[in-house]
Amino acid sequence: MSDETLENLLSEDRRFPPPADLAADANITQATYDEANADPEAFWAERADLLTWGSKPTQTLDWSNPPFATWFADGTLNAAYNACDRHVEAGNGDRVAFHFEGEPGDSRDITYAELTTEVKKAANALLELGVKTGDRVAIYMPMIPEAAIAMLACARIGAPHTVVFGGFSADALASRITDCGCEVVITADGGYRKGKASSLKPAVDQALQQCPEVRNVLVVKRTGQDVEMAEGRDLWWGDFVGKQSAEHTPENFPAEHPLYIMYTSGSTGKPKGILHTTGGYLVGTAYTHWATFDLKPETDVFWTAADIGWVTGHSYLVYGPLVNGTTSVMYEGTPETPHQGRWWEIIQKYKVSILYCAPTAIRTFMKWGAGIPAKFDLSSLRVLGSVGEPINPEAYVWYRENIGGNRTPVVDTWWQTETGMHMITPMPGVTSGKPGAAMTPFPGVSIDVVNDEGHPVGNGEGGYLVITKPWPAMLRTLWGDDERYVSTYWSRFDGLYFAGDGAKKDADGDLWLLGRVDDVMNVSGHRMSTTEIESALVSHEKVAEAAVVGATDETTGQAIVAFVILRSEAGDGGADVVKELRQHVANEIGPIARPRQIMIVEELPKTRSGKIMRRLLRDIAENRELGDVTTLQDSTVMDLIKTNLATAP
Ligand code: 6R9
Repeated sequence: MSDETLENLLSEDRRFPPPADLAADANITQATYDEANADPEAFWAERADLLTWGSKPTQTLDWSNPPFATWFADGTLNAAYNACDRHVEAGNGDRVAFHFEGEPGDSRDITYAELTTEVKKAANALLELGVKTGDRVAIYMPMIPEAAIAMLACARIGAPHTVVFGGFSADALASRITDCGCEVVITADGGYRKGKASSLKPAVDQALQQCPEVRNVLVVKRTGQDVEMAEGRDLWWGDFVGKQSAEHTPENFPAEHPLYIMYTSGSTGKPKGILHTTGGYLVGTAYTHWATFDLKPETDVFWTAADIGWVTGHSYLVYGPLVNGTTSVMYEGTPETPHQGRWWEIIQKYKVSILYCAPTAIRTFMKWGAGIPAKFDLSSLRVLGSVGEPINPEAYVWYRENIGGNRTPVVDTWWQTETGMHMITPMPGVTSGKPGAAMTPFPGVSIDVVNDEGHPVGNGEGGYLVITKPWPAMLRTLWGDDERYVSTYWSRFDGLYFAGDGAKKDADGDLWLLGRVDDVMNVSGHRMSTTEIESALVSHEKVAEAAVVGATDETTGQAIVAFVILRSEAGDGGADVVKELRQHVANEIGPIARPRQIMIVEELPKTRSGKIMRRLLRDIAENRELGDVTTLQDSTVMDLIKTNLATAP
């Protein structure tokens, strides 16, 4: 890292200690860290007691064939039983599992007893369709309770699911169905987004033209749109699941039985099928969910505002929370429908106490202005979480102040589809939070930052983030491609898991994430992170959101190009806004960081999980044809940006 980069990050000196009442009754204390540090494996072995096992494991980690790990391998269990039935058996059947809030305003509470019954019926339906243990099932759904029910029904009969995000194209769906050989697909007619019914079933029909191996499609009726039902292949969920028996005895599977496959994009074109298995994944997600959010299942109302088609939805909307017997909110739609206060209205309605969302959402709310959340009663909130990308210090402070009423700790959780569970995060009852820092490894998790040679860097230095010991919820391999698993994650540095993220240790040894390694720019020999320049831009009063890319430049190697969305209060920013912002970055970080170009735009291209697609912005910055736009949340954004820039003076 350049000295300029380090100095700027090191100058962040705001600290937010845990609130005294939270700390006094916190699930995690310093003693938890001490216990985990003394013997991480014994620590995780004990955490296995969070689950109900058919036969209790006597083994913990087996790392005799690295990088292929097993955890709790001689234990057996059923994931759906752990998420549903056991809460009913414990007398908590009346507790709400999901407060479902549909975008048009319909809502539905589902108790653990109801969820258990629905999952049993759906499991029986899959069995009637001939789905056997080990068969893969594709799920392509809007954010409705049946999406979680479908996942749990698969898990109950030992059929790994692969959830394909509902915003993905028919081609993306087809390639995933083919890659993991699914013969059954679960979908819906459509879902509600931005005040309209948007369709899903036609994309399935189109995808299946390329997937003759698919025998059956189960279709949930959500919007009532007209859909074509292929005779003999397509069945309505309401009829077919509805008529099933509500009795189903769960079978216990080995801890290493595959639970699901989730596709995520890699640096090359072909998506990677991340494989998660049952025992270690459930121990890891349930424990981190309980610890990071200081969860009190009897009283908290928890809301992960993320789609089920993203790993955050799997780990912290479905598996972690349900295994813990949590009451969660599930919201179908977009934050601005029918008005920009929708999220805050939901928090007020259900008295949400823990909110978990992405920085991109927070920056959007900043753009809309603090006046909107101020109209709602958000006093139930006690912990706020962030996930998906580095949170800029300004966004962190805004979130804490305007949503958290200056009371709530903000936990910035770093993890990946591959890690399955939180890996770096503050603990709300222990850590004095620093805005912008993910802080410390989760208890029992071993993280380091290394240089090009794989040697740990010192405090005040930056490098590559690595994980130095196996962890329970780690991916086991890439579906059908052990070789790519080894080469992608375990070959860059001997014996270390390479996460692909840049990070630094500050003077106290606390961790700051700097974005993907491929987002690190090299300008005239200075390494600079896109995140850091974005944070500098967002710290300017006129800026709501910024995305920075390194564009190839004849003179400097790479040059910094910034795309900026202004806050609504700033209007058009004034004639000199670009000059002002370039100077601001130079002041904040140093002249070397002054962007070559700043483009004022209305929107940024993002994936559904909220990640800015810098690749596309780089195409624009370098005047190239746009690459693949199929994973964009809104594919019209790029047209809008291009048109704007073409007509700009
Ligand atoms: C959970 C999730 C993983 C990548 C990861 C990193 C980025 C996620 C972050 C963060 C900084 C955080 N990332 N959380 N960067 N601070 N708190 O997002 O999984 O979709 O697989 O993305 O996201 O770059 O490598 P996934």
